[in-house]
Amino acid sequence: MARHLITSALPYINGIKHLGNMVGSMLPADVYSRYMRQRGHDVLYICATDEHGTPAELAANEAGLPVAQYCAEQHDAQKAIYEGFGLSFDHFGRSSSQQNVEITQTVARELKANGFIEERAIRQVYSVTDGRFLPDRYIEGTCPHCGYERARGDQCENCTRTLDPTDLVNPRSAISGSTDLEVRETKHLFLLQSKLAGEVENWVEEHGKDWPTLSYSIARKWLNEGLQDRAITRDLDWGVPVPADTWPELAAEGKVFYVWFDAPIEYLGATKEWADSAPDGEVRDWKSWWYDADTTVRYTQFMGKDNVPFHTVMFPATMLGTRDKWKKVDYVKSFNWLNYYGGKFSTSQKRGVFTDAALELLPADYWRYFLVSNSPESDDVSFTWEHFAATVNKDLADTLGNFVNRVLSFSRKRFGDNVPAGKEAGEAEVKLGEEVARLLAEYEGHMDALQFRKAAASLRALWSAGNSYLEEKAPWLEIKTDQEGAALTLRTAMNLIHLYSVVSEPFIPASAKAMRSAFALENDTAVWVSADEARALSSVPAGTPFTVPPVLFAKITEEDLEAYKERFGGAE
Ligand code: B3M
Ligand code: ZN
Repeated sequence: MARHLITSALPYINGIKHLGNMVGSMLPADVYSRYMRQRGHDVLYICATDEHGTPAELAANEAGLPVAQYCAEQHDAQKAIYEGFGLSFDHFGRSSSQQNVEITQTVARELKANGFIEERAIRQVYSVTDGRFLPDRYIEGTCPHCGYERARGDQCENCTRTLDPTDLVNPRSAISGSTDLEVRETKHLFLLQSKLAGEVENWVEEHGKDWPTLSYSIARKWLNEGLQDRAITRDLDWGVPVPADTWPELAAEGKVFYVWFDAPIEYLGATKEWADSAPDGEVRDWKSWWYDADTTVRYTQFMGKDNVPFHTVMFPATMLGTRDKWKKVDYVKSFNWLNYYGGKFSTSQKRGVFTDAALELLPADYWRYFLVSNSPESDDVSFTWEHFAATVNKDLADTLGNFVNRVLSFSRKRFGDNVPAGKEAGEAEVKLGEEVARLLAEYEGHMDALQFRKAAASLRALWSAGNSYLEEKAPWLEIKTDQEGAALTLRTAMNLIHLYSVVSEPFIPASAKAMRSAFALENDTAVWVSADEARALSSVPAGTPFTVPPVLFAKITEEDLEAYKERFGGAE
């Protein structure tokens, strides 16, 4: 049993996230974590809120709250929503935790000791009105490339180009709107990425070849452009403080580390938070997942494509520069964008379906299944209500939900509350068993390869195999001439339902549990199905008491569809 460390990109603290944020990180990471646990692996799934940097401060200002209070409230709000989506983190931490402060400061000291951090004087934009240096994101202006008027000093959200504040046309303070800006000299710490470029390139070439093309190609692009030394401190009130024992002057000026320096280190920080919050009697060794773990732990990361450069270049450079035995990622699963009717989901522009609204509308499984089975793996995907409704109605309601309901209802009506016995398995059952075993192996292959769209297609094919068997045997007709034969058909179909309940759990955990709990089986667990069990379809023996769960999936009606488009905007 291997140990699998899984992390998903940390959602920024500011604001409830939209579905697009989840579809490329936390959700597929959860599907994979659940699957690997069910396959019997030792899995640690870690995530956290990314609480530092300008997004937090700007949002707290807007909310009129102290930033620490704002972050605490937002963390709890996001955590509750992700629980609602059934995201089974082993720990959902906070990058503002003391654990992350300590580890980030330790890493920074190691980098300095090895000559990979140095102080440099730079010229930075100072706002006379605000009485402070402005980090890049605190400067707003017109993008020189696309003319977007709310571009920020580090990146233009509209054309996604990275910028320097001095590129902006008509720059102004994003805090006060003041244009009374000066360029003054100040000192910052620089991570000497240029000195680590060769080692990072070797590491990417050694590991990146088996990543998805999207991940490797983005890493290559950044390496080809050459690694620049990068400022890793900021003039902010909120962040991991530069340790006074190592940089007294900068600490005295209140400098904090750049959010992207401490955020990936929070993967370690949150693992230590997980260990520090162990229940009495349980010992959790956080370092065994991260330190000297290259041969004992496989580490898989999940993220949207814009986060790939930080995860495949800057974070590995940081870890390499410590000359310590910190674990680096083995596999980087990245995703393209989920768009909304072709336009970008946008938290800041409130465009698209947000995670809180989604849960108010429909159960998590509807969203989980649709989003992962239409995952933007090889290209951007555009969310439309029409496609969502069609998928829910066809795959979930008709193919799976209807199969479960009519098999259990018909059997209860004709044979009572226990799984009927009937004949021994015949040719049709042997053929079905072979097909189910084949499709299960295909499903496992796609899941092992983290190919979620293909895995969903195999899962759907498993559900369809049950319907084809039912149509072929037609127990509602069979029962008129062959009671024992009809009983066999229903018992086989019930075993399929139990198999579905196990293998569907990674995608639709709540519905899977509802299916599995229909059968009163002794110490029944969601442990994975073996090929032999798939072939035999006899895990649920005759005589097992069963109940008929409520209909698993309600169809989305035309009225629903119109109402959703009205509320969230359709193809305008
Ligand atoms: N907070 C997510 C984003 O760029 C960013 C990920 C950090 S993972 C260490 O939206
Ligand atoms: Zn632009």
